[in-house]
Amino acid sequence: MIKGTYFCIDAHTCGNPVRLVTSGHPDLKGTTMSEKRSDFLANYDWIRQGLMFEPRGHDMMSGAFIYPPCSDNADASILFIETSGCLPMCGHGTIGAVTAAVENGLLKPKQSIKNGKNTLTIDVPAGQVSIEYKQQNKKVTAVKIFNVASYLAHRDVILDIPQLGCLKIDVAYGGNFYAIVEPQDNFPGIDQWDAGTILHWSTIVREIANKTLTCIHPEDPSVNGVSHVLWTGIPTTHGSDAANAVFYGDKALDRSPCGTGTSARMAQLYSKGELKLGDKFVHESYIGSQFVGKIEQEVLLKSTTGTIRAIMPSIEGWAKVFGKNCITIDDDDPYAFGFVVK
Ligand code: PYC
Repeated sequence: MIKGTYFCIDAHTCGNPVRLVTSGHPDLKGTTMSEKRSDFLANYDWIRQGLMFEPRGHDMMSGAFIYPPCSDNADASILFIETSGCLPMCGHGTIGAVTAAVENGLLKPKQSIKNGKNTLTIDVPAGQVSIEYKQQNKKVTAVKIFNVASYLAHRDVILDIPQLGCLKIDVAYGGNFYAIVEPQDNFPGIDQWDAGTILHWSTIVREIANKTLTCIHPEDPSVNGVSHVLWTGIPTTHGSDAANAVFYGDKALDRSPCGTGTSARMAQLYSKGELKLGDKFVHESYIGSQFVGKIEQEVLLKSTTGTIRAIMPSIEGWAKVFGKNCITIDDDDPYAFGFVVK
């Protein structure tokens, strides 16, 4: 029996996949995207599994559903789906979803032009983001996200990694919590490690980081735990200020420079005095594609123990739509809900 039919627009943001699902949205309970995300995970996770895992997806697959706005001032809401679950926020996913939706007439700004720019306000599980995008004829050529408040959560934490040795990490939030590893004695930099080596150590670093540290978002406790590992190294593309390789899910290495990772990295560098308000930060991915980040503002977040100094970052990148797809999830298929090869 067919359990669901999903029309999808497939795209990539600077190399990383985005599958915008344009039909088959389940009706989600809740008044915020954080509540709707919990309802989706509790009751409809089979849709994510069917659309993201093999054989319809793959390790890197990520996607998005666009929903009506939750807030009065918003144009729309986004629910992110990927192999590990539903992220609170996804930068490359937002750039891809906005590009695919605008080009196909699925998203229209309420106030189409503000100060000569196309703008959108979007509710996401991590809060609200603002968007500016550039369009030439029918094509969206760039999407800039004014992301959620981002901050350094833990600094200079030593993790003892069996068979590797000690690693000093920082943990920063940019819409997800990132363990950030810079070159040091037991890590020569991403330019010296191949993708398999980065993936191998990432699962171990994430597990040990989560056993060692507590990370809970001060405004939404459902956002917690280190989910991503961001490894750094020497950039190779002209114009890049820094390079990174982000691990997510179980076996994924982001092909884009990672929007929430770039936000977390800017928050870390800001906190350590290596970036200042107004600075631009061109961040390179493992395949050399670039996002342009900027520290737009400083803000204070309230926590139970006081206030946290945070930044409001922006990230700009591009996406390309390459196909349309109608996917069915039919339970007479033994792999209707996908599989993961360990
Ligand atoms: O761009 O924020 C991002 C992201 C998260 C995981 C993969 N990409």
